[in-house]
Amino acid sequence: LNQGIKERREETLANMCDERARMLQDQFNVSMNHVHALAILVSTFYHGKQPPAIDQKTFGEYTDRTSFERPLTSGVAYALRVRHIEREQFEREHGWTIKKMETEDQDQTLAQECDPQNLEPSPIQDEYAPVILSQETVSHIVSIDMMSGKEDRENILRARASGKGVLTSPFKLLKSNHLGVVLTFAVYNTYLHQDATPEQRINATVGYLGASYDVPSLVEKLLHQLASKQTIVVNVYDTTNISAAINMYGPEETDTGLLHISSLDFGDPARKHEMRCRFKLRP
Ligand code: WA2
Repeated sequence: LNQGIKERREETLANMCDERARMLQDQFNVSMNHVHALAILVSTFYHGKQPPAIDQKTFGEYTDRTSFERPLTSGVAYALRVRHIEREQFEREHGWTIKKMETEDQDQTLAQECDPQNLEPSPIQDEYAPVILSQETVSHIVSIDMMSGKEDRENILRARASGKGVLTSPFKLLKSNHLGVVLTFAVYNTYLHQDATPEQRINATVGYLGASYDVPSLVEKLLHQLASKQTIVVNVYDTTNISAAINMYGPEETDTGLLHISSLDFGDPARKHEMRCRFKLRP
Protein backbone atom coordinates (compact mmCIF):
# COMPACT_ATOMS: atom_id res chain seq x y z
CA LEU A 1 0.00 0.00 0.00
CA ASN A 2 0.94 3.62 -0.37
CA GLN A 3 3.46 4.39 2.40
CA GLY A 4 2.23 7.99 2.77
CA ILE A 5 -1.39 6.96 3.38
CA LYS A 6 -0.30 4.37 5.93
CA GLU A 7 1.74 6.91 7.86
CA ARG A 8 -1.14 9.40 7.85
CA ARG A 9 -3.52 6.76 9.23
CA GLU A 10 -1.06 5.93 12.00
CA GLU A 11 -0.68 9.58 12.86
CA THR A 12 -4.44 10.19 12.92
CA LEU A 13 -5.01 7.24 15.22
CA ALA A 14 -2.18 8.34 17.51
CA ASN A 15 -3.54 11.88 17.74
CA MET A 16 -7.11 10.76 18.48
CA CYS A 17 -5.94 8.28 21.08
CA ASP A 18 -3.56 10.69 22.81
CA GLU A 19 -6.27 13.35 22.93
CA ARG A 20 -8.75 10.97 24.59
CA ALA A 21 -6.18 9.65 27.02
CA ARG A 22 -5.21 13.19 28.00
CA MET A 23 -8.85 14.17 28.52
CA LEU A 24 -9.53 11.17 30.70
CA GLN A 25 -6.35 11.70 32.69
CA ASP A 26 -7.06 15.42 33.19
CA GLN A 27 -10.63 14.80 34.34
CA PHE A 28 -9.42 12.11 36.71
CA ASN A 29 -6.79 14.48 38.09
CA VAL A 30 -9.36 17.26 38.59
CA SER A 31 -11.66 14.98 40.54
CA MET A 32 -8.76 13.58 42.56
CA ASN A 33 -7.86 17.11 43.68
CA HIS A 34 -11.44 17.75 44.79
CA VAL A 35 -11.58 14.49 46.71
CA HIS A 36 -8.37 15.58 48.43
CA ALA A 37 -10.02 18.91 49.31
CA LEU A 38 -13.01 17.01 50.76
CA ALA A 39 -10.65 15.08 53.03
CA ILE A 40 -9.42 18.45 54.35
CA LEU A 41 -13.01 19.66 54.73
CA VAL A 42 -13.83 16.64 56.90
CA SER A 43 -10.62 17.11 58.87
CA THR A 44 -11.55 20.76 59.54
CA PHE A 45 -15.27 20.47 60.25
CA TYR A 46 -15.70 16.96 61.63
CA HIS A 47 -12.47 16.45 63.57
CA GLY A 48 -11.49 20.10 64.06
CA LYS A 49 -14.63 21.03 66.04
CA GLN A 50 -16.10 19.65 69.23
CA PRO A 51 -18.86 18.66 68.67
CA PRO A 52 -18.36 18.06 64.91
CA ALA A 53 -19.62 20.91 62.73
CA ILE A 54 -20.61 18.62 59.83
CA ASP A 55 -23.29 15.93 59.86
CA GLN A 56 -24.80 13.64 57.21
CA LYS A 57 -27.29 16.27 56.08
CA THR A 58 -24.60 18.91 55.48
CA PHE A 59 -22.14 16.43 53.94
CA GLY A 60 -24.88 15.04 51.68
CA GLU A 61 -25.94 18.49 50.46
CA TYR A 62 -22.42 19.78 50.01
CA THR A 63 -21.15 16.75 48.11
CA ASP A 64 -24.25 16.70 45.91
CA ARG A 65 -23.96 20.39 45.03
CA THR A 66 -20.23 20.09 44.29
CA SER A 67 -20.41 16.84 42.33
CA PHE A 68 -19.71 18.78 39.11
CA GLU A 69 -16.20 19.29 40.50
CA ARG A 70 -15.55 15.55 40.59
CA PRO A 71 -15.98 14.28 37.05
CA LEU A 72 -16.05 10.49 36.60
CA THR A 73 -16.91 9.79 40.25
CA SER A 74 -20.14 8.05 41.17
CA GLY A 75 -20.01 9.16 44.80
CA VAL A 76 -17.89 10.10 47.81
CA ALA A 77 -18.07 8.90 51.40
CA TYR A 78 -16.27 9.20 54.72
CA ALA A 79 -15.38 6.22 56.89
CA LEU A 80 -14.32 6.75 60.50
CA ARG A 81 -11.48 4.83 62.12
CA VAL A 82 -12.96 2.93 65.09
CA ARG A 83 -10.80 0.79 67.40
CA HIS A 84 -12.35 -2.35 68.83
CA ILE A 85 -12.46 -0.90 72.36
CA GLU A 86 -14.48 2.06 71.00
CA ARG A 87 -16.93 -0.10 69.04
CA GLU A 88 -19.66 -0.48 71.64
CA GLN A 89 -19.84 3.22 72.40
CA PHE A 90 -19.67 4.10 68.70
CA GLU A 91 -22.56 1.76 67.88
CA ARG A 92 -24.63 3.09 70.79
CA GLU A 93 -24.06 6.70 69.75
CA HIS A 94 -24.92 6.05 66.09
CA GLY A 95 -27.80 3.67 66.80
CA TRP A 96 -26.57 1.00 64.37
CA THR A 97 -24.04 -1.83 64.31
CA ILE A 98 -20.93 -1.85 62.11
CA LYS A 99 -21.73 -4.10 59.12
CA LYS A 100 -19.62 -6.54 57.16
CA MET A 101 -19.28 -5.97 53.43
CA GLU A 102 -21.08 -8.60 51.36
CA THR A 103 -18.89 -10.15 48.71
CA GLU A 104 -19.85 -11.68 45.38
CA ASP A 105 -19.51 -15.32 46.32
CA GLN A 106 -21.68 -15.05 49.41
CA ASP A 107 -25.25 -16.19 49.37
CA GLN A 108 -27.29 -13.07 49.01
CA THR A 109 -31.05 -12.92 49.20
CA LEU A 110 -32.96 -10.14 47.50
CA ALA A 111 -34.00 -8.76 50.90
CA GLN A 112 -30.36 -8.42 51.96
CA GLU A 113 -29.43 -6.85 48.68
CA CYS A 114 -32.09 -4.18 49.18
CA ASP A 115 -31.72 -3.43 52.87
CA PRO A 116 -28.33 -2.65 54.39
CA GLN A 117 -29.82 -3.26 57.83
CA ASN A 118 -29.94 -6.96 56.95
CA LEU A 119 -26.18 -7.17 56.50
CA GLU A 120 -24.20 -9.20 59.03
CA PRO A 121 -22.45 -7.32 61.83
CA SER A 122 -18.72 -7.04 61.23
CA PRO A 123 -16.85 -9.81 63.09
CA ILE A 124 -14.44 -8.73 65.83
CA GLN A 125 -11.32 -6.98 64.50
CA ASP A 126 -8.63 -4.74 65.98
CA GLU A 127 -10.20 -1.81 64.18
CA TYR A 128 -12.95 -0.92 61.72
CA ALA A 129 -13.73 1.73 59.11
CA PRO A 130 -17.53 2.20 59.10
CA VAL A 131 -18.91 4.76 56.65
CA ILE A 132 -20.61 7.59 58.59
CA LEU A 133 -21.03 10.29 55.90
CA SER A 134 -21.96 9.77 52.26
CA GLN A 135 -23.08 11.44 49.08
CA GLU A 136 -26.69 10.34 48.43
CA THR A 137 -25.57 8.34 45.36
CA VAL A 138 -23.61 5.89 47.56
CA SER A 139 -25.83 5.91 50.68
CA HIS A 140 -25.96 2.09 50.52
CA ILE A 141 -22.43 1.91 52.00
CA VAL A 142 -23.30 3.81 55.22
CA SER A 143 -22.53 1.67 58.31
CA ILE A 144 -20.45 -0.84 56.28
CA ASP A 145 -16.92 -1.54 57.56
CA MET A 146 -14.70 -0.67 54.60
CA MET A 147 -11.88 -2.70 56.12
CA SER A 148 -13.99 -5.84 55.61
CA GLY A 149 -13.61 -5.57 51.83
CA LYS A 150 -10.29 -6.74 50.38
CA GLU A 151 -9.72 -3.89 47.90
CA ASP A 152 -11.04 -1.18 50.21
CA ARG A 153 -8.91 -2.48 53.07
CA GLU A 154 -5.72 -2.50 51.01
CA ASN A 155 -6.47 1.03 49.88
CA ILE A 156 -7.05 2.24 53.45
CA LEU A 157 -3.79 0.75 54.69
CA ARG A 158 -1.80 2.18 51.80
CA ALA A 159 -3.49 5.61 51.98
CA ARG A 160 -2.82 6.15 55.67
CA ALA A 161 0.82 5.00 55.59
CA SER A 162 1.63 7.16 52.55
CA GLY A 163 -0.47 10.30 52.95
CA LYS A 164 -1.16 10.14 49.20
CA GLY A 165 -4.29 9.47 47.22
CA VAL A 166 -4.30 5.76 46.35
CA LEU A 167 -6.28 3.66 43.90
CA THR A 168 -7.59 0.09 44.06
CA SER A 169 -7.31 -2.43 41.26
CA PRO A 170 -10.52 -2.63 39.27
CA PHE A 171 -13.21 -4.61 41.13
CA LYS A 172 -16.98 -4.94 41.14
CA LEU A 173 -18.34 -2.12 43.30
CA LEU A 174 -21.34 -2.66 45.58
CA LYS A 175 -24.68 -2.14 43.78
CA SER A 176 -22.95 -1.88 40.42
CA ASN A 177 -22.69 -4.32 37.56
CA HIS A 178 -19.35 -3.20 36.22
CA LEU A 179 -15.78 -2.85 37.28
CA GLY A 180 -14.83 0.30 39.10
CA VAL A 181 -12.02 1.69 41.21
CA VAL A 182 -11.94 3.43 44.59
CA LEU A 183 -9.71 6.41 45.41
CA THR A 184 -8.83 6.90 49.10
CA PHE A 185 -7.25 9.72 51.10
CA ALA A 186 -6.50 9.30 54.80
CA VAL A 187 -7.68 11.98 57.22
CA TYR A 188 -5.26 12.78 60.08
CA ASN A 189 -5.88 14.42 63.47
CA THR A 190 -2.87 16.70 63.10
CA TYR A 191 -1.01 18.49 60.37
CA LEU A 192 1.68 16.12 59.13
CA HIS A 193 4.82 17.22 57.39
CA GLN A 194 5.71 15.91 53.92
CA ASP A 195 8.44 13.71 55.41
CA ALA A 196 6.39 12.23 58.28
CA THR A 197 7.11 8.50 58.69
CA PRO A 198 4.51 5.82 57.87
CA GLU A 199 4.29 5.06 61.58
CA GLN A 200 3.55 8.71 62.47
CA ARG A 201 0.91 8.75 59.76
CA ILE A 202 -0.75 5.52 60.89
CA ASN A 203 -0.90 6.79 64.49
CA ALA A 204 -2.44 10.12 63.43
CA THR A 205 -5.12 8.52 61.23
CA VAL A 206 -8.74 9.25 62.18
CA GLY A 207 -10.61 8.27 59.02
CA TYR A 208 -10.73 7.77 55.25
CA LEU A 209 -12.32 9.86 52.53
CA GLY A 210 -13.04 7.81 49.44
CA ALA A 211 -14.54 8.20 45.99
CA SER A 212 -15.82 5.47 43.72
CA TYR A 213 -15.41 5.52 39.96
CA ASP A 214 -17.79 3.44 37.87
CA VAL A 215 -15.31 3.34 35.00
CA PRO A 216 -17.38 1.96 32.08
CA SER A 217 -20.33 4.34 32.41
CA LEU A 218 -18.19 7.36 33.20
CA VAL A 219 -15.65 6.82 30.42
CA GLU A 220 -18.55 6.21 28.06
CA LYS A 221 -20.03 9.57 29.04
CA LEU A 222 -16.70 11.29 28.51
CA LEU A 223 -16.02 9.76 25.08
CA HIS A 224 -19.58 10.42 24.02
CA GLN A 225 -18.85 14.13 24.10
CA LEU A 226 -16.38 13.58 21.25
CA ALA A 227 -17.67 12.89 17.79
CA SER A 228 -15.42 9.92 17.19
CA LYS A 229 -17.35 6.89 18.24
CA GLN A 230 -17.93 5.91 14.64
CA THR A 231 -14.21 6.09 13.92
CA ILE A 232 -12.26 4.42 16.71
CA VAL A 233 -12.63 1.74 19.36
CA VAL A 234 -11.23 2.66 22.77
CA ASN A 235 -10.15 0.36 25.59
CA VAL A 236 -8.87 1.33 29.02
CA TYR A 237 -6.65 -1.20 30.78
CA ASP A 238 -5.17 -1.61 34.22
CA THR A 239 -1.71 -2.91 33.30
CA THR A 240 -0.23 -2.99 36.83
CA ASN A 241 0.34 -6.70 36.28
CA ILE A 242 1.43 -6.58 32.66
CA SER A 243 0.94 -10.32 32.14
CA ALA A 244 -2.65 -10.06 33.41
CA ALA A 245 -3.96 -6.71 32.15
CA ILE A 246 -7.53 -5.94 33.19
CA ASN A 247 -9.95 -4.48 30.67
CA MET A 248 -11.75 -1.67 32.53
CA TYR A 249 -13.56 -0.17 29.57
CA GLY A 250 -14.38 -1.19 26.04
CA PRO A 251 -15.19 -4.37 24.14
CA GLU A 252 -13.19 -7.61 24.17
CA GLU A 253 -10.14 -6.90 22.06
CA THR A 254 -10.24 -7.95 18.45
CA ASP A 255 -6.61 -8.01 17.42
CA THR A 256 -7.19 -6.72 13.92
CA GLY A 257 -5.63 -3.70 12.35
CA LEU A 258 -3.63 -0.76 13.47
CA LEU A 259 -3.21 -0.27 17.22
CA HIS A 260 -2.09 2.77 19.18
CA ILE A 261 -1.35 2.72 22.90
CA SER A 262 -1.48 5.97 24.89
CA SER A 263 -0.23 6.06 28.45
CA LEU A 264 -2.55 7.12 31.27
CA ASP A 265 -1.37 8.46 34.61
CA PHE A 266 -4.03 8.38 37.33
CA GLY A 267 -1.68 9.74 39.99
CA ASP A 268 -0.95 6.56 41.96
CA PRO A 269 2.53 5.29 41.04
CA ALA A 270 1.60 1.82 42.31
CA ARG A 271 -0.97 1.42 39.49
CA LYS A 272 -0.37 1.44 35.75
CA HIS A 273 -3.01 2.23 33.17
CA GLU A 274 -3.15 2.66 29.42
CA MET A 275 -5.56 3.43 26.63
CA ARG A 276 -5.59 1.29 23.49
CA CYS A 277 -7.20 2.59 20.31
CA ARG A 278 -8.05 1.00 16.97
CA PHE A 279 -9.89 2.09 13.88
CA LYS A 280 -13.30 0.54 13.58
CA LEU A 281 -13.64 -1.95 10.75
CA ARG A 282 -15.86 -0.56 8.02
CA PRO A 283 -19.17 -2.44 7.97
N1 WA2 B 1 -17.53 3.17 47.67
C1 WA2 B 1 -18.59 2.88 46.85
N2 WA2 B 1 -18.89 1.65 46.45
C2 WA2 B 1 -18.08 0.65 46.84
C3 WA2 B 1 -16.97 0.88 47.68
C4 WA2 B 1 -16.70 2.20 48.09
N3 WA2 B 1 -15.65 2.47 48.87
N4 WA2 B 1 -16.37 -0.34 47.89
C5 WA2 B 1 -17.11 -1.26 47.22
N5 WA2 B 1 -18.14 -0.68 46.59
C6 WA2 B 1 -15.23 5.44 52.10
O1 WA2 B 1 -11.78 4.43 51.29
C7 WA2 B 1 -12.84 4.87 52.06
C8 WA2 B 1 -15.42 3.78 49.44
C9 WA2 B 1 -14.37 3.66 50.53
C10 WA2 B 1 -14.09 4.98 51.22
